[in-house]
Amino acid sequence: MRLGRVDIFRLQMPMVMPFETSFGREDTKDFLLVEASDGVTSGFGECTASSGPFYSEEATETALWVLRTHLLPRLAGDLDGPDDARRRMAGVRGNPMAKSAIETALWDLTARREGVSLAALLGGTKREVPVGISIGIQASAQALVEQIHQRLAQGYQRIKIKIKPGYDLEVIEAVRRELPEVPLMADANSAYTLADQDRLAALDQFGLMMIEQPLAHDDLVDHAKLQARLATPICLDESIRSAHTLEQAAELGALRIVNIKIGRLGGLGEALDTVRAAHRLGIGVWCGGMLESGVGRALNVAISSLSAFTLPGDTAATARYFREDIADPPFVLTASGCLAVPTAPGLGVEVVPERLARYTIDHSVWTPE
Ligand code: OSB
Ligand code: MG
Repeated sequence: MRLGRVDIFRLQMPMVMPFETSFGREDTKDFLLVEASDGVTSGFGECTASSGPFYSEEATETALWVLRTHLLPRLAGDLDGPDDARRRMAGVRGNPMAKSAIETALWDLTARREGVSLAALLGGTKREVPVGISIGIQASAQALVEQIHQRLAQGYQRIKIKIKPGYDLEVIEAVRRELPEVPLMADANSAYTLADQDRLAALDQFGLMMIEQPLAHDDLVDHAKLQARLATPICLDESIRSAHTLEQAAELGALRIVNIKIGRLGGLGEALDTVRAAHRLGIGVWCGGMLESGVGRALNVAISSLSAFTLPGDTAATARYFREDIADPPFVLTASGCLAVPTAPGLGVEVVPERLARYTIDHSVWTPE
């Protein structure tokens, strides 16, 4: 294939409710959407960086600069598909979310050209994928418990709550008092250090499925020390940047489960390598989320259709995030707590031009030369 043009849209979309974690609060989704065209067909990719460098170093504006200045120029001329793009972009260090956005657009484009769904192209075997929901920090334990009741009534198969020092043991205890059996996990987004290990070990009494990223965003060694003390499995999110880091983390004993996020890993190619490594090493696999629009959600659902994904993901239904999404059809939760895997070509969702226009605050076009 040969790229004729790449459109980069910057969007701001209101969210149904603010999402609060130990690193901040988001009520507007500020992100890039990349559309890559070969002159006949086009594909979309979403950049999962948000407005500021708080989850990781990347932000919407850094991703825009890296794409325009360093990534897209490497993709000029004959391109042998997304894997070739991945190889050509490897010389740019880091910036995984920027790389993933364009790589995803090329995967979507490739699958559309072949007339197959991305899930089918990847060898996905599920027709629907089980999902859980990630619930942000709430004003009180009571508010959290109420929110969990609502989500369970909607059909979500497991609940993830965000924790931070001072919003942890008491809150989880309150949840467990009312809902002793519900599949429950906690995500700290790096809010603790090893000095908190007694407090973290006290979480063992609550029978959590896992505790996600308790320690520093770039740490493996301390997580290994903590895992040696905990009965609860540690799941790593922020710390796992590649298949190689996953192998190192597993060798150290730093995790038992990995949260796969395609953007954090630098694209679908690296994510697939990471899933294979995890499967080989006996590490549990599930798909996380970055509050994506329909484009990124479709990508998450496609990878979740692989048989190696054995735990429910964070990829909740569209209605949990947006009143109006940019892509159709929306993802709807089934009665059994699943999302259907799209079967239409590519990502299997269509960006609606009027909606894209409504939320676009900036638009630029890259062409080779
Ligand atoms: O740590 O998994 C996380 C959202 C934004 C940034 C980081 C995280 C999250 C979530 C929400 O937990 C997942 C989702 O619903 O998309
Ligand atoms: Mg996380």
